[in-house]
Amino acid sequence: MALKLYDLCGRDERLRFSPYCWRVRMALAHKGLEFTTVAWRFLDKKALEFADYDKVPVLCDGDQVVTDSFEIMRYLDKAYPDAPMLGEGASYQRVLLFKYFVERSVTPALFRIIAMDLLAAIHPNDRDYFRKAREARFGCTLEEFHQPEQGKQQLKQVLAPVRDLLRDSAFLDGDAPAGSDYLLFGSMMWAHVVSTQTLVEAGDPVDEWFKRMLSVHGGEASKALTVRDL
Ligand SMILES: N[C@@H](CCC(=O)N[C@@H](CS)C(=O)NCC(=O)O)C(=O)O
Repeated sequence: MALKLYDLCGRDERLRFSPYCWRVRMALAHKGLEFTTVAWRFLDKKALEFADYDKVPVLCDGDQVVTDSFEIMRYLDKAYPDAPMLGEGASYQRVLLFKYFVERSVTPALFRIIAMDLLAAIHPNDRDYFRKAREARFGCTLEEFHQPEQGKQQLKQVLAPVRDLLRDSAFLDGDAPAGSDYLLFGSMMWAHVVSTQTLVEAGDPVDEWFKRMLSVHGGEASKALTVRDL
C-alpha cells in the first residue's frame, strides 16, 4: 500500500522544515518504508479536511489516515513491528517524557535562534498568518522574540543531559537511532533547514550526533534542501 505524507513546505516547494514532519520522515526511513509527500502550506486547511485535522504531518497508509507526529510513530510501530522505535511499557513512558522535553525545552530555545529566518523561509502567502498566530502565542512581535544569542545559551543549557549521554553513546537510543533520536533530530533539522545559524558548537557531542543523524538511513536527511541551497 502506498504511503503518503502531507508535509509542510516553504517559499520553495522543496524546502521542507516542519520539526514534526521530520520526525515522521525519519521514522519512515527507520522502517525502510517508501513514501511520497504532498507539499502543504499553512493556509491549505481544505486539503486536510479529509483527515479532520488542520496541521501536518498527516500520514495516509492506504485507507488509514493518521494525524499527529507521535501518533504516527506509534502507528508505524504497530503496523510495522520490526525495528520498534518507541517500545512499550516503561520504554514508551520514557520516550514520551523525552518528547515533552523536546517540545517544552529544546524547540522553544531553537525558536529564539531562528524566528526571523523561519519567517523568511515560509511561503510569502503564509507569512501574515504565521506571524499573527505566533505573536499571539508569544505575546510579542517575532522581531522581539528573535534573540539568537539568548536562544543559543538556552539551548546549550537544556541540552546538557543529552550531551552527557552522547559522550558515551553514538545515538540517544544506543548503538542505532530510534524514537528519541528522531524526536530531537526533527527539531534540530527544522532549524538546520531554515537557518544558517550555528546551533551547537563544532566538536560538541550533540553536533557530532547531528552529523551522524544526517547520514543514517542512506543519508535521507542530508539530501534535504536547505536555505543554503537557494
Ligand atoms: N502535535 C502536532 C503538532 C503539529 C504542528 O504543529 N504542525 C505545524 C507545522 S510544524 C502545523 O501544521 N501548523 C499549522 C498551523 O499552525 O496552522 C504533531 O506532533 O504532529
